[in-house]
Amino acid sequence: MTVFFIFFFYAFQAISQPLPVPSPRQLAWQQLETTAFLHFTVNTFTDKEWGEGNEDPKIFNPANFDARRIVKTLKDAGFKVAIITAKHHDGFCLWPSKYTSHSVKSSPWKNGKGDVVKDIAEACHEYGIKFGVYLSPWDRNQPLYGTNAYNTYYKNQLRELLTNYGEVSEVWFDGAKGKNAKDMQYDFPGFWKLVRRLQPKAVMFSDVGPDIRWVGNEAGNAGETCWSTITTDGMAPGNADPKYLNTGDPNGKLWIPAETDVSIRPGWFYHPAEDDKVKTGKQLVDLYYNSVGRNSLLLLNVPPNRQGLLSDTDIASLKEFRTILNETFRRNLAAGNESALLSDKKLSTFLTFKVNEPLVIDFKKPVTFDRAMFQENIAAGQRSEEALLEYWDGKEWQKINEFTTIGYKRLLRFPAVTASRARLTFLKVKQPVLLAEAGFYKASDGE
Ligand code: FUL
Repeated sequence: MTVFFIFFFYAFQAISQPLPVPSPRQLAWQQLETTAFLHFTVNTFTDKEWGEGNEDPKIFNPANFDARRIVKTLKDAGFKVAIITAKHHDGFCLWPSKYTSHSVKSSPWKNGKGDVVKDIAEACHEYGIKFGVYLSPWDRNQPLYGTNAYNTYYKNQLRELLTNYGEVSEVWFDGAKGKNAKDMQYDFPGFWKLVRRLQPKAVMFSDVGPDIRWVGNEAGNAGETCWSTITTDGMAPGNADPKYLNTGDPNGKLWIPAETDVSIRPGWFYHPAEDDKVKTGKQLVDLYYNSVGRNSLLLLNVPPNRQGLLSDTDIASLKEFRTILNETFRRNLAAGNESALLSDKKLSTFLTFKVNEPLVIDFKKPVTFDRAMFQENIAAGQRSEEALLEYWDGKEWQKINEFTTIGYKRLLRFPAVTASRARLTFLKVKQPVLLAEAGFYKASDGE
């Protein structure tokens, strides 16, 4: 009797256990899909990836720096945010911080009167895209680094960035630190409190949150299975297992979705020798499928060059990228033939599906498609664990794809099929799936 009772108690708990859900700021962030990183500092001029901290500020002189041109290019290519490396590991500040002279104010650029952060922020506000800041905790220039006074220095700089440049939508706390770097106990709780107080709408990235986590690699691949939930007990930026971050955890206690940061070039900073190694538009489209299409978000780095502009090859790739995506997703072949709720482009309207109660889409006539897109109403948590997509060949159902998580978005690519019906069946769910969108597309050129 007691055994039965215990069994039912736990069975009931498993069903009724509330799932972690996104905060409004996380929900808004997830829907941005494509966001941009701008890596720019003294490294751009020294040809390094990690500056030493002893660079002469006089080398920073991007004679033709044009924030409006940079931001307009990003906006035209569909990017919704630009995050600037206000300070990278070398400690050089792209804004005239009151707390150090190791900054643009000691450079010849605009006779020391320039402010890269201000120019980028203003251009973002002007063109209607969001603005974010990266402020490296690891600082190889600042003598206070390694002492608690550095935490105050860092917070002072954070305060400057969060109060002088209008709305900040994302703050990036990089966990990277060189092997021989001094020991430093960062006051992350203090940093996070400051951001919440000064920019309550901003999401914060570090390897393990609090709002957004790292995807576990810099190659641009979210896990084939990608949960927005993890449990961070005992984890800190810099020590989390990349594999765990890559796939997330179906039983994770916290909603901390993955952000996929990757560069359009081999390095994060501009290097002339990499001018012929820029990813093509098609390669960027692959990154989109492997990030946004796997319940993550693409944070693509496009580094300004020594002139202070984006390079022509990079611009051409961005254009090609957006053109391919626009053409592929222009027409949802299921629109009008399935519940209107599934093609209204709203996450908040959905149909509910239990295990083995499939969604059948009747296209009414044969259509050819090679892409499918599904979205869950993640405001109520992430639920699909296993699903099967099939098409009707006139006699029986044929498998197109079996996949796991959906979350915010799942994109599937497969050889083209021509069919008048498709069927989506959930095989395993955490709770009934609230399916918000279902789309079927034909990619124009197979990309
Ligand atoms: C890493 C850094 O070390 C790289 O230089 C770059 O900023 C990348 C986005 O994060 O941890």
